[in-house]
Amino acid sequence: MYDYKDDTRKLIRDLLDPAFKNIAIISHIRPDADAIGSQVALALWLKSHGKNVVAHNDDQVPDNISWLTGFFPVANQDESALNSCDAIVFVDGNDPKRFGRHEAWFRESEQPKFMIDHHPQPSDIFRQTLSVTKAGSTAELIYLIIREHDLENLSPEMCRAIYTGIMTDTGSFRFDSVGPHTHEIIADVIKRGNINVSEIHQKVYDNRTLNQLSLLSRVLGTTELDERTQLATITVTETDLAETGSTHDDLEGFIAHPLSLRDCTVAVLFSERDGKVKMSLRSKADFDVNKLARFFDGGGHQKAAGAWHPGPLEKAVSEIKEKVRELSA
Ligand SMILES: [Mn+2]
Repeated sequence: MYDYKDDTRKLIRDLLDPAFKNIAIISHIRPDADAIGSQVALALWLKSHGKNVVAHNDDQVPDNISWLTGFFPVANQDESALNSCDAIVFVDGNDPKRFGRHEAWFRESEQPKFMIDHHPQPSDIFRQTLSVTKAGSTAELIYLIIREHDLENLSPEMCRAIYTGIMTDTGSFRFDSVGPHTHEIIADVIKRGNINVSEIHQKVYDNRTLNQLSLLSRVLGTTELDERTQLATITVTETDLAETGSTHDDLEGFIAHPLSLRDCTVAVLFSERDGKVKMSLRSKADFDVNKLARFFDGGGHQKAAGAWHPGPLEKAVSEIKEKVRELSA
């Protein structure tokens, strides 16, 4: 288990400061279940302490996790709504550039800013942070905050939001970040929230459309494996999306397929998007995809990262192949 107590106590003292009556909680663009789960759980907890809370996200919450916003609404707030807040908390991201169209306002506004996250290399604009790269998810950190202060106030809704964030960010409890502490937290939220786990797994994962499976069958056909570097790639064109009636959101989870190849240690999903190429990078060994992503101005974690290439698609693929050869030489 990592060290978190000092920063957690400082953060609790700050967030519950009576001077902060109105608090905005912001989650990162193209939100995932850890972002929304963390945001919803934290919003409910702060509300239980008498705070007025607004939750902002630039983008729409994906269908398979929109039920979480039934516990606490997450909406695209305009600047005036955020401006009337006394403090701002960023979750599941550590740099204003990850939080969308209000970036400039985030940097310049006078409200104190706080951050709870598990990505490396945080920005220095925050007054206080709980920044733990060893944590498997931000939702896990939200649980630790509540446990440190008043675990008895952890509601069934907070439990569901936390469970969902931890489940998705740990690949259903299989990544390196998972330890006994993860399962202790999970056991506690299942108990306190009286959670039916298969119900949550079904809502989140068994939510595919026929269009999405048509897209998957096409995309799997593009799989290539370089036996020397153990790099596996799959590619998606705008035409693939158009002809199967799919959207970029439908690509969620596709990267797990090349990564499941026996002889693959690095996998990259290339998808054409907005005239550029989006690259999703995953690793299942020591290979550091965060390092790989940084060559292309992207970033993330050692085992999961993202970056953009100006294109075209073939050029993005060949440059990644070359960089992987270099890094594994
Ligand atoms: Mn996360």
